[in-house]
Formats: sequence, structure tokens, C-alpha cells
Amino acid sequence: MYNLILFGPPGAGKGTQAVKIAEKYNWIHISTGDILRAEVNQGTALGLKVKAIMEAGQLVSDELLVEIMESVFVRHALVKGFVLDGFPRTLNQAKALDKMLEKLGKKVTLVLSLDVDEEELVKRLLKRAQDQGRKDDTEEVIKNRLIQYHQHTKPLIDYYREQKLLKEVIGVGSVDDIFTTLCLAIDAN
Ligand code: B4P
Repeated sequence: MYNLILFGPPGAGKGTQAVKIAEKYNWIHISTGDILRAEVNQGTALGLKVKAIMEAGQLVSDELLVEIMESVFVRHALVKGFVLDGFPRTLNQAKALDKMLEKLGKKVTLVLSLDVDEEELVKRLLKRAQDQGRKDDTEEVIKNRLIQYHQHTKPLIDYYREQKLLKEVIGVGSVDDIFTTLCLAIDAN
């Protein structure tokens, strides 16, 4: 089982590239953002719990995310590979993921980190606000999401670098060129 983590700040292109990678390699794409948004849209108990947190650009609790991911791994125990998009986002989540995979006799295979400067991130997310009207793509909430990223998520770069699992990829350019670079890194691993 190939377990790929697509890593990067909000707006780096994780979701965009994860869809393409999952299609090419026939892996399962898991976007925790999409899972949570679906719960919100369906008005489930979980959705009601996380709606305000997401709309404020805060991180949902590690406990909830770990619970969600445990059920994902149980449901897809026999797949060829996973592209994890948006998970893990904290050190606690990363450690929980290691444990979940260990139980299945698996490990993280590779972490591809998309490197995009902050000006470009804000530009992309504000454009998405116009195109899709996502509630967390306002200027103020984007600022908060970037703060959360720097405080809680960016430290994972060192966590994975120390384990020699990290490859950094420039995330600015055409979607297809970035995709080609990501595939080369996957194939080389
Ligand atoms: P996500 O849905 O993961 O949102 P995101 O970080 O903005 O990533 P996204 O995948 O949408 O952006 P992408 O870079 O693809 O999370 C939303 C919220 O859910 C979080 O704030 C948090 O509240 C909660 N959450 C999710 N996971 C969690 C976790 N593990 N723990 C706690 N809370 C969690 O794309 C951005 C835009 O850029 C798109 O419009 C795209 O078209 C464009 N784009 C992509 N590539 C481009 C390129 N090369 N050039 C130009 N534009 C490009």
C-alpha cells in the first residue's frame, strides 16, 4: 500500500493535485476538508459541531479527525494506496496516523510538500471565493488559516524531514507541470 501525504499551506494546490494523483495511480483520495464540509452540508451532528470552527479558519479537534481517519482506514483496508490531502495537520495527528498505519502493518511512504509563497496563496483563495463562494475563503479567515498553518502544521515539515520522508516541490506554475513533478517524485520513491 502506497501512503502518500500531500502537504502544504491552505491554497497550495493539495486538493487540485490529489484528485489527479489518485486518478493516475488508482489510489483513494482522502480530503479531510471535503469530509468535514460534507458533514456540514448534510447538517449531521458532526457537521453542526465543526461548522463554526471551519468558518472561522480554526482547526477541528485532533480527537474528531483521528476518529474520522480511523473509520476511513477500516473502510478501505484493501486499497492499493492513499493520497492524504489535509491530514495530518498537527503533530498529534501525525503521531496518531503512524499508529493507525502500524496497526495495519503499514507506514507513510512519502510526504510531498507543495511550496507556495503567501501572496500567491491569498490570491488563489480569494479567486476561489469568487468562483465557489467557500465560507472560509474571506480575507480575514484566510489570514487565520495561515496563522494556524504556521503554528500547528508547518512543524510537521521537520517531523517528516527527520524521518527522510519529505520531498519539497515548487507549487507555483501550471497545474500540469506541478503534477508532472509530483509524479516523478512518486515514481522515484
Ligand atoms: P481544506 O479543505 O483542506 O482546505 P485548504 O487547506 O484550503 O486546501 P484546499 O485543498 O482546499 O486548497 P487547494 O490548495 O487545493 O481544509 C478546510 C478546513 O477544514 C480547515 O481550515 C480546517 O478547519 C478543517 N480541517 C481539514 N482537515 C483538518 C485536519 N486534519 N485537522 C483539523 N482541521 C481540519 O486549492 C486552492 C485553490 O488554488 C483552488 O481554487 C485551486 O483551483 C487553485 N490552484 C491549485 N493549484 C493551482 C496552480 N498551480 N495555480 C493557480 N491556482 C491553483
